This record gives sequence, C-alpha cells and structure tokens, in this order.
Amino acid sequence: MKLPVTYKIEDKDGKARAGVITTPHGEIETPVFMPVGTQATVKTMSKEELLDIGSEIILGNTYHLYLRPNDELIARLGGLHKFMNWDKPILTDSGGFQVFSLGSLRKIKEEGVYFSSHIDGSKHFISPEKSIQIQNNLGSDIVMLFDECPPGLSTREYIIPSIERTTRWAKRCVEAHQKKDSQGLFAIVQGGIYEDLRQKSLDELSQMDENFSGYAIGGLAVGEPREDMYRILDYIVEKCPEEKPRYLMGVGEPVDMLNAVESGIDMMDCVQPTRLARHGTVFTKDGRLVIKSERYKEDTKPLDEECDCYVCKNYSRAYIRHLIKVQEVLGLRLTSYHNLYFLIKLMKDARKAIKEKRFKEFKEKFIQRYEGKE
Ligand code: PRF
Repeated sequence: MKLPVTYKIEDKDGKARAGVITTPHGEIETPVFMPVGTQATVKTMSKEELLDIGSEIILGNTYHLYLRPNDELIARLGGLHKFMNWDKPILTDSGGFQVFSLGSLRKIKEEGVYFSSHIDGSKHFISPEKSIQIQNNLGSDIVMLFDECPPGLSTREYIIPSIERTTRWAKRCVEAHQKKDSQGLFAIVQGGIYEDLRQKSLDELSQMDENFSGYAIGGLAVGEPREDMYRILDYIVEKCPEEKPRYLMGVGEPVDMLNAVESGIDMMDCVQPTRLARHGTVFTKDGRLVIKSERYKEDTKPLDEECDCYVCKNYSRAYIRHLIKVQEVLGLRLTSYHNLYFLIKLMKDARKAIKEKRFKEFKEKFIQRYEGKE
C-alpha cells in the first residue's frame, strides 16, 4: 500500500535532517514550523498573509471544529481546505490533547473520553473512531491518532497503563480510518520523561508501522523541566523510522525548536507565537521583547532590526506599542505576523545550515545571542 504522505531526506548534519514531505496538497520543506489554526483560522492572519510569511502547512483542531461549526457541515461544504480557502497542506490534531486539557470537565474511559464543552457545558463523547471520522470529514492531509497525553510529571505507574490504552486506541484508529489513500495517519509516541517507557510506546506503535506516514512525539512541553524534554528527544527521535517525518507536538520556543531539530525533529507547531503576540510579546534575535513597555514609547526602530518581514520593514516599535496599548486590532495583526514569520524563517535558516553542514554552529550562535550571552 502506498502511503499518501511521504518523506525524502535531502541532507543530514549530525542527527539534524533537511528533507521534503509530499502530501496530497503539495510539498513541505523541513524542518518546518506549522502555524496553528485551531478554529479554521490562524488567528488574525489571512491566507495571503500566511503565504507571504512562507507557511507551507497549517494545523486545524478536531475538538474545536467538531463543536463549532461541526465537521459534517464542513464536509458538506467541500472539506476544510475549501471552507477556509487554504489549498496547501493541513494537519489536524485528534482532539485528545485538547479534551485532556479540560481537566475536571472530562472523564477518560477505555471506550473514549466523555467531556463537557468549554463553550456551553453540553455533554459529548469522543472515541478513537469518532476522532478519525471527524478528521476524515475535515479532509486534512495529515490525521493524528487519538492519544492520551499525561501531565508532564506523571509517575511511571500512571503512564504505563496510559501507554497501553493509547496503543489499543491506535489500533482502533487504524481500523476506523476511511481515507487511507488521501489522508496520512501519524502515530503519537508517549511515555513521559522515562526512556524505557518512550521505547515501549514506540515499539508498540511500530508494530502497525505500515499504516503510519509519520511519527509524532507527544507528551512533552507539558510541565516537565526543559532538560528532561531534551534528554527524551535525544533518546527517542533517532529511534523513529528514518524514512518518515518526525513531529514534535506543541513546541514553539526558538531555543527548544533548534534543540529539537538537532535531535532529528522535522516538524513543530505551537500556539505560542500568536498567543504571545496578542499579549504584546515579540521574538527578536536578542530574545523576547515586551512591546508595551514604557521604554519603547518613542522608539522608531522596527520590532527586530535584522528582520526582513513586512511588519519590520514598515512599522516602528512606538507605533505598534501604541496600537497594543489602546487595544487596536491592527496591533495584534502586526505582532502575530512578525512572530510567525520569525519562527518560520528560523526553520528555513536551520534548513539552510543543515544543507551547508554548519547546523551546530548556527544553533549555538543563535542561542548565545537570543539568551543574551554574546
Ligand atoms: N498529543 C496530541 N496533541 C498534542 C500533544 C500530545 O501529546 C501535545 C503535547 N505537547 C501538544 N499537542 N494529540
């Protein structure tokens, strides 16, 4: 069976990889940062702006789109690509992570997860089958397995049965997947901060490898110390099948992203750049900058003096600070645009450095400056 999503390695530098993912809606050059479009929109960004900043793939969310406007409606209107006027690749997360984040509003059972909507409290149930059915209706290029993501500091005693259930759920997802020719399925490796449990999860999922177009590393950046995340990435990523893309879920901090690439990660996503932007925090080569601060009141420089994005070429810190202070929508648009551009460009630069076999030097130089140690 030929999988609908494939990956080709072009160059390697240490464990870091530069490659190309091919999907039914086109190619993606890796490593890549994927903007999150939870509600069928990357917040504040039009399609033209997304193309302008070089987005090659965006994310959608099963949980949110099932609740509103509903996946069956989106299917009737021709699928998520058509609905949101985006004809490049889309990846949908399975809803598991979002439902687990509801805390006391949900109950995990063998058959699936019962939860109350964060919108109106109405009661719902998502099973592995239901999650796949929703993602089939949305018509994304990449479909994620329905997994359980335990909190970052969960004990081994909690994680072992959780992994085993996630494996049973994976089998049910594979069975339920109706569009094996047009939507690639990605496995999600769990196991917390324990090497042997990561290995257990990967071993169990690998038994179904012929069904998977890629492997994600879930259950990181969920409250565990950074060093634990790096240690686990360094251990498990290289053990995932070499010829398939590897996706680190929910990481969007520049330093973490470069360390993940060094371990062999190809894809990442996070709400962080747009969320920070809406609170007036922007990325610069010299670290984060809080634009609301008094010190930028009369600052005519761009957000980042070395950035060549549309915002940095046209607007000053003083103006953007003013817009954010008076809560004008344009302020949120400009900071969101810049932050997304920054992360997408960072991955494009990383790709170039890998191809030129100077990734380690590139990474160290970036981090030194970003963390102010230069
Ligand atoms: N599982 C799923 N989505 C996710 C995660 C996960 O573990 C994470 C963890 N960082 C983010 N998004 N399905």
